[in-house]
Amino acid sequence: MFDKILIANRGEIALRVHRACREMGIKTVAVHSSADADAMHVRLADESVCIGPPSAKDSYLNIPAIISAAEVTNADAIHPGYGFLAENPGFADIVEEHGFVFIGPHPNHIRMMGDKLAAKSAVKAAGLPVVAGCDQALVNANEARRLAESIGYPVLLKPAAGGGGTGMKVVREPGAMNDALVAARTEAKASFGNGDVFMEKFLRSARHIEIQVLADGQGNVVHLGERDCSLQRRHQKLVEETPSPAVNAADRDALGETVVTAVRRLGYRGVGTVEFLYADGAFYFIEMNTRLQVEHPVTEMVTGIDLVREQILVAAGRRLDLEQGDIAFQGHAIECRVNAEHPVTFAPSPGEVTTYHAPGGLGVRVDSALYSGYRVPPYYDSLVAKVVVHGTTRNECLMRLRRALEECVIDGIATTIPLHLQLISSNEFVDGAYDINWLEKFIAG
Ligand code: MV4
Repeated sequence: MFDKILIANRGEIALRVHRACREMGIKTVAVHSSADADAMHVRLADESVCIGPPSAKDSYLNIPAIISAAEVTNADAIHPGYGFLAENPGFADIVEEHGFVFIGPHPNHIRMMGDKLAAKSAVKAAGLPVVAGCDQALVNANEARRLAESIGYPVLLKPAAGGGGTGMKVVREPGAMNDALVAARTEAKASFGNGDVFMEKFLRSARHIEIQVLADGQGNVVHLGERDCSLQRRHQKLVEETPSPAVNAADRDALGETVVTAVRRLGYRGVGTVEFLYADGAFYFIEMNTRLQVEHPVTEMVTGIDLVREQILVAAGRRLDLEQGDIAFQGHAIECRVNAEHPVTFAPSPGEVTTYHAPGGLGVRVDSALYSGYRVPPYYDSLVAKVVVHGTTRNECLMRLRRALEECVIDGIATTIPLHLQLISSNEFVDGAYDINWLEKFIAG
């Protein structure tokens, strides 16, 4: 087992990884920018190294500085958290070339899943259902119109190197194809450095359902159920829950089994999330994330499994000692992402947190790096806390969530807590009757 892990991240996820390491008897190294010298992740770690100035590109994305930090502290492995370098296959390669273990999948699996066309072909061959469309980049508008005619309008143009929703274009009729294709290619080239675009049938109404998997790369794969992440604004998730109010037990088991088989066929190792759109009773693969995700705690709450611990164990070459039959799903869990943003305008709200008081009590978990007197820097993601609740039923979970959000004190900055309180009181949320388009309408209304 590793003696020391360098955590190449900041904020709540750096704490989350540190906590798993501590419980496993593994020492931790924090890295930080000059703006984060007083951050909680730096205080908790056994050692810390400043890796650069505030700008993420010069610090948390500064590969040579991170490798040097691992070398001078004699770390065995590097955990990337989520965001920053977590899905950068070049980083994973460099980590391994320098003799450290990258706590994540094989770099080639990160690379494959980062290429949306390669990912789609691979998972389709491995048995996952995909959305009707092409599995090659589009060549020209004529070909695109022929394909759209055969799958039926509306269709969606997606960047092959994309993900996260940037640069997608809905095309509703043949006359709009040429301009949409030119625009999609230009945006894809500008955003991702690769102008390749592919086409799918556009699903007008769907839910975002994702399956958590855990694999040891030795043929042992389990799934840990689904998360419903349909509540998104501009491709940023606000609330996640498990189980999904829209998926029945038979469909969950069937999808889980299909995903486990596919992940085993791919030879995948580590934690992973397979994302689907769920429309009219059918699941369609959209992407696979090759990292630990922000919303992993809801899965931990209902399964009791420490995903970071498992991730570290399989990265160290341990055989997975869980079987599917060992995994039981108990009750319901919901996560609210609390951002340092104005709850109406979503304008960022960095600054000093004068008072911080986290909610507690039965079934409440708060993952946060805040403390009273902490200054939220303006340079990074605005997530400041994840309020996660567990209950025996969804209804109990909802009552507990309201109670926990009301108990939470984050003075000095604006947060999205008031929006969460409004959201969880809406009829649609209470009834679980929402899709991926609902939240934006709710906010606008
Ligand atoms: C889609 C879609 C409808 N039809 N694909 C957005 C992010 C990227 N990961 C995939 N996305 C979508 N792909 C087809 N064929 C609608 C979306 C989408 C979406 C998906 C999940 C959660 C929120 C979303 C919000 C807008 C659009």
